Amino acid sequence: MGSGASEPASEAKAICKAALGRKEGVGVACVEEQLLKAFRKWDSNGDGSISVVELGAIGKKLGLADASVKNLMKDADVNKDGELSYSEFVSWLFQAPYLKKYFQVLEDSIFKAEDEYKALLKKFNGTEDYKKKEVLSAKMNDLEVKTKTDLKKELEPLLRQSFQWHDKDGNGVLDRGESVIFFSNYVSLLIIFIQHILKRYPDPAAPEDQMKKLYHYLRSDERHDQAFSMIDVKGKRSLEEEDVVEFLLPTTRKYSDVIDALLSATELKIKLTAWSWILP
Ligand SMILES: [Ca+2]
Ligand SMILES: [Ca+2]
Ligand SMILES: [Ca+2]
Repeated sequence: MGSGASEPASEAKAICKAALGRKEGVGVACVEEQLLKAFRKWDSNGDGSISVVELGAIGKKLGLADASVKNLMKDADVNKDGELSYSEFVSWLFQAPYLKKYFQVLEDSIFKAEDEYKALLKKFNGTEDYKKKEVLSAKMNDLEVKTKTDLKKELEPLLRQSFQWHDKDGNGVLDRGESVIFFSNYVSLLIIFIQHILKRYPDPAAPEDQMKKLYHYLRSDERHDQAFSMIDVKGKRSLEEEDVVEFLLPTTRKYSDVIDALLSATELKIKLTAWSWILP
């Protein structure tokens, strides 16, 4: 995963909050419809894009400084034509800087640990010596414990920041609309994560159309609903920070339940030698 993307300003959150309004979304399509509505409203001359002037008017309404508005345009105008197209607008609102970091840390740690694991296997290759076997198994155990400890330390703050990032109205919980964006981002990044793992450790048993099926399956509202109700342990129809952290930390028992729920019914088997607790 690429790094070095500029940190989005908190103003992005203010715009997103205004765009999503108060109405609760019930699915990805509903949230997208809400965003489209906001886009049409803000595109006051109706030419299909939001100009600097139009963005300035939104900024004024939301009480943003001129410098912030300028930064927003610079940040979101990917093709640098000085206007925001609908797709630029949506992908900018859907950005998930902390979740991105979460997956990057996860990927880096897994690749590193996997390499160390394989080096250990090579070093002790085929040993029949009982004592040496014991040393190997102790070393593998240490590696797993160390990887889990490091992951928890690094990922927990990122999950908390991501939760707060997606809590667009800042009321301390993710309602349905906010959680749709959260899961949509989570799943997009999870797919990239799986792709990277498969590229590094190819699974000949997973042909391309199977991967396509997986993407389609993961993106469905049904998957989001399943993950949502699993994490919404109190049944409040909203997600709390502690629950999101607990369910998405790869070192917890609950994490594997969520991943199982997301990936179940797919035949995908990821061939990681030692880290099956990350992906089934
Ligand atoms: Ca316009
Ligand atoms: Ca543009
Ligand atoms: Ca909220």
